[in-house]
Amino acid sequence: MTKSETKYRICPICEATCGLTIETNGRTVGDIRGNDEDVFSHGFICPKGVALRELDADPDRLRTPLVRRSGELIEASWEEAFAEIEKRITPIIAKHGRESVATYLGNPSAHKVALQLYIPVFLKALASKNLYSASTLDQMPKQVSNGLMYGNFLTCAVPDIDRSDLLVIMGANPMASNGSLWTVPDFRGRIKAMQKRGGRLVVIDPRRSQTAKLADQHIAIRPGTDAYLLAAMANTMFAENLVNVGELGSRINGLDDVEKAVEKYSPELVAEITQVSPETIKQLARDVAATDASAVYGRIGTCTQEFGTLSSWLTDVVNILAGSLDRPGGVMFPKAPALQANSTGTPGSGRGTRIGRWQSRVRGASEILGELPAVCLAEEIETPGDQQIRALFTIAGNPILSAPNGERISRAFGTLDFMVSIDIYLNETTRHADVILPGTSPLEESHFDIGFHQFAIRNAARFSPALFSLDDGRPGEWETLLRLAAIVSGQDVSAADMDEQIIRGRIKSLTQKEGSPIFERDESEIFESLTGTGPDRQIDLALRVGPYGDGFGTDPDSLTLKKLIDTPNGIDYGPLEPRMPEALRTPSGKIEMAPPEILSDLPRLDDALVRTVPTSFLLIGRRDVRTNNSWLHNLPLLAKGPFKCTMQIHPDDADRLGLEDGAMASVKGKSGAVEVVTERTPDIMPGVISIPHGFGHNQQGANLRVASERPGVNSNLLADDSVIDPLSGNAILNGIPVSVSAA
Ligand SMILES: Nc1nc2c(c(=O)[nH]1)N[C@H]1C(S)=C(S)[C@@H](COP(=O)(O)OP(=O)(O)OC[C@H]3O[C@@H](n4cnc5c(=O)[nH]c(N)nc54)[C@H](O)[C@@H]3O)O[C@H]1N2
Ligand SMILES: Nc1nc2c(c(=O)[nH]1)N[C@H]1C(S)=C(S)[C@@H](COP(=O)(O)OP(=O)(O)OC[C@H]3O[C@@H](n4cnc5c(=O)[nH]c(N)nc54)[C@H](O)[C@@H]3O)O[C@H]1N2
Ligand code: SF4
Ligand SMILES: [Mo]
Repeated sequence: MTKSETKYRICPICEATCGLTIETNGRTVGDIRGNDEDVFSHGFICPKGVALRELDADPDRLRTPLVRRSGELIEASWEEAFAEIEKRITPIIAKHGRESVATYLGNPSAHKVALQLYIPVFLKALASKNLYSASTLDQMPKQVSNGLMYGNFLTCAVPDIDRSDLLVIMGANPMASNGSLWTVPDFRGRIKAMQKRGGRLVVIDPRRSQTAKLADQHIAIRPGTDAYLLAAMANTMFAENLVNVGELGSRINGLDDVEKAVEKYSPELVAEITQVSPETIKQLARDVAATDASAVYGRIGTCTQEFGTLSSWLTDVVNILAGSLDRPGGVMFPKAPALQANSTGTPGSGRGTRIGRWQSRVRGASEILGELPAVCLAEEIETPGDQQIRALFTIAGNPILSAPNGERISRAFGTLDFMVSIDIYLNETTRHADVILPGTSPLEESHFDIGFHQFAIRNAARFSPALFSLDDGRPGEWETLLRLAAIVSGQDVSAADMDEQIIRGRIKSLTQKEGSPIFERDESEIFESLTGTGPDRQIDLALRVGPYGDGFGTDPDSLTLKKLIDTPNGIDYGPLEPRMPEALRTPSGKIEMAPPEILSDLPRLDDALVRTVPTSFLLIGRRDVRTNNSWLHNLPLLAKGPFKCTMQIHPDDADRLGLEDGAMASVKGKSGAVEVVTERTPDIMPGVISIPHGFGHNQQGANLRVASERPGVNSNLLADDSVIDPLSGNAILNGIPVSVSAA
């Protein structure tokens, strides 16, 4: 008989990274609760954390590889699956070259340490420029503006919410999403605390979201026009002498260029296009400037739109002008315990960020941070010629639902010579694969957040060992990736040997690097003292050479993986601290407030100002606390309750179109159309409709039994894959022109 045990685990679903306690009995998962003792999340949990139990037990979750034989996906052993991949991919690479093989990376690859650490190994082995990811359906605009302003794309200023007096949230709904590029468990509790100390929350959103309902002020804005509003706020600050960059003054390049750039964007000029009154904009600018403890934060609604990079940049511009950047209560730069580019190397300057180093073959879209826009994937498969994509790896991604024009992507995938997916479901995307290699349950591998501590509201370190071991010789996802790396690079090497080569290579470069905590130390001594293998060993090395690390003995009280394993509630390193100029990695050693690349995009803003306003509707998305993009709809706990995939529309618009609550509406976009259930609500602006993404689970060949009971529609069939935010290559998923009628 097995006995029940309590285990600790960081939730890997969203960016809030909540600490959980999980009751287990043998291989069975019992109750899941928020861990009150967790130093970072203090017991917060949402329904998705509770549903990890159902995810782990989901009978539809893949546990055995599937290989296509005579047109059908059938179960196969791991060795058969790897052999099939080797047999099929090797001749494609030999005949058509490496660029003929593409990779698409999805969102969970940022949430699982095994994927984060070993995808780069696979990509290096594949050596193809045809790399696509969910980043260009999401945060790429912010990464571009971060990179150009601060020298590294992950140097991201986050609101120091626990000390703010004024928080302005644009295009984000952390009440549903639990925060993004901002790791902030219990957002609601923190806002309540802020309001109790006299602070205010302002939400700028075309929809009165749950976050807007919590706010002291909601400003409804026309979708896609945030850059105008932010430029007008900056304009007001210059015009009314409210600019106060404070101590940062000597560390900034380009303040005058910014003043010139926003000169024409008076609140009066932008009032019509934003549908926000000049007085509201001016007052907001004054409020933000009146305190150093103000923070302006923008997310999905400001990134996945026509002016994504301009909006992302202007958000930081406004924070700098208000004197809030790098100040307690303003927006600050976290210091993560491991693998943060802005706390390694020489403090205060670096190589900076370059974009546009190569172009996509078909439409000539610019490279961004080593990848190409996700909206280019289908055309690169369809269009004949040298370097046409003939084979594809998808890793933890579902572009057929998540990217614009999924029908076209689906058709394109159907024409591939070969496709491999590493995924946990047979879903809309993976049903096209010739081989599916199952990922693990999140409870079967250890967990450490590399990315999210870099966006966190406090500095902390936490690690969770695997709850369950992998049985029957099933590989961890890192081992799967190493096997694939060996296959695509034509090497006959085991995953274990490859892993040892990798860690020894890391140690070597650190011991040879001046300024590294282990400069000139003995390589084998370092290697021998590391804990574990695979991702764990890499984390141990990274923690120990990191900002809180023990440097391999020089400071024995400091951080090691062993110490974190012995501290299941994590270690708190306190509130965020000012990091300027130390965190900068720009060549100039200054904050580049007016990067020429970004200024060169301003004429587009000018042009659109005089564009005729369409009389049709603008489509936006939304999230619900019980969803996570396209892939948690198969869990009963999350799928139950009121149907989520409805079209929200203002009652005045609905009356005009004769749409009753629950009636079917027909919505048409440039590349497709859907029929969707009407939900009348005064919470949405007239002229705007909202349909959530990630639905449309009625595609043949997928196996999502719960999700397909109420499939909903794929709102991204309405999105246009021919347009992007040019600097970031990001898709435009909000502010999409559509027409609506009764079906
Ligand atoms: N209209 C509209 N479209 C959007 C958005 C929007 O707001 N509106 N949001 C965009 C955003 S922010 C994002 S991030 C993208 C997401 O785009 P994608 O990442 O392409 O899509 P997801 O739905 O997150 O799909 C995740 C996939 O990973 C698989 N998976 C889950 N866990 C694991 C695991 O542990 N291992 C492996 N190997 N696989 C796993 C799931 O089965 C699923 O196939 O969608 C974007 N699309
Ligand atoms: N429950 C849940 N949590 C999630 C996810 C999920 O699917 N479900 N997905 C995760 C992922 S991958 C991400 S990236 C994050 C995203 O997290 P958030 O950035 O918080 O995203 P949303 O919740 O979609 O909120 C976007 C808001 O922008 C508004 N909006 C749309 N267009 C515009 C516009 O043009 N201007 C302005 N100002 N507002 C606009 C919408 O009405 C909506 O309220 O959430 C993560 N967390
Ligand atoms: S908010 Fe929910 S999904 Fe996100 S980490 Fe916490 S428990 Fe997990
Ligand atoms: Mo995302």
